[in-house]
Amino acid sequence: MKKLLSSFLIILVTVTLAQDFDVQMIDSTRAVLETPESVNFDPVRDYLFVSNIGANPSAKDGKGFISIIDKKGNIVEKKWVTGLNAPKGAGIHGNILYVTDIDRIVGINIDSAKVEETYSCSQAEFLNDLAIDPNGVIYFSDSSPENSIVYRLKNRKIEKWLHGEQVSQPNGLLIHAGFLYFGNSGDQKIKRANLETGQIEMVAKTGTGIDGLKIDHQGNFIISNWRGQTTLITPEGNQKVLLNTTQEGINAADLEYIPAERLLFIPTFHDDRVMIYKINY
Ligand SMILES: [Ca+2]
Ligand SMILES: [Ca+2]
Repeated sequence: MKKLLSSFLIILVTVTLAQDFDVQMIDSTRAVLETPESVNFDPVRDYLFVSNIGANPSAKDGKGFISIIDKKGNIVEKKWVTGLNAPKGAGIHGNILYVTDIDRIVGINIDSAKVEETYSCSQAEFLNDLAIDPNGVIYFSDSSPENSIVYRLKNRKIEKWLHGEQVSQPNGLLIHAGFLYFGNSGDQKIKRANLETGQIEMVAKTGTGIDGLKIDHQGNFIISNWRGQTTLITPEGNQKVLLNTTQEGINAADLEYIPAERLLFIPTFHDDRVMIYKINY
């Protein structure tokens, strides 16, 4: 019976994750970054922006900065933009890189490397990830348990967009096909909100925190849990752990994924690097 049961389980696993996902380490930056929290690919310039917290994730100490790296892990410019507090999630619209910075959104002109726009969000406690829809509306999460809000910045005005019991320490954000997907680290679920109506629905249970939230060419989610685990979740909700460096004390913060090249960029937070992997499937 036991044997029968285990062969049944093997078949079940084979059916639900028919595809094999093999992860290969490609390279990494040198460990000279300073608490990197988020990596964001710029397809126009073909390089990546890395948000460096600098020191304390919630201190307004001016020690945060943005680095530019290339896809091979070379640091092109370590201190491209300095004087930020604790920059985290970011997104690009036009030639502006928008970054969360504790209780404000900063818009950096990518051509001049100058901060051109600042939006104060004084009630925010811990702004975290950011995503921009095709119309240029900016969404950003406040992960503090007291707030648990997804804000929206539209026509230069900030409003509380998603809050209430469905929104629980939101962190990772992703815009895809008319929806804002958000990762709740509180209830450990990926949910999505219709961009038109704001109506929220459950997408997948993760059983873990959700710092980075990306989608691949097949509709699989790729999430990181900050502690060190990176997981692929199929549209049916099945999970495959791609990487786990938790035991080594290497974090996996807000990752980037380039679907065309299947490249994964993981900022390692306290480990001060960005690791680069390729997913073969
Ligand atoms: Ca992000
Ligand atoms: Ca984050």
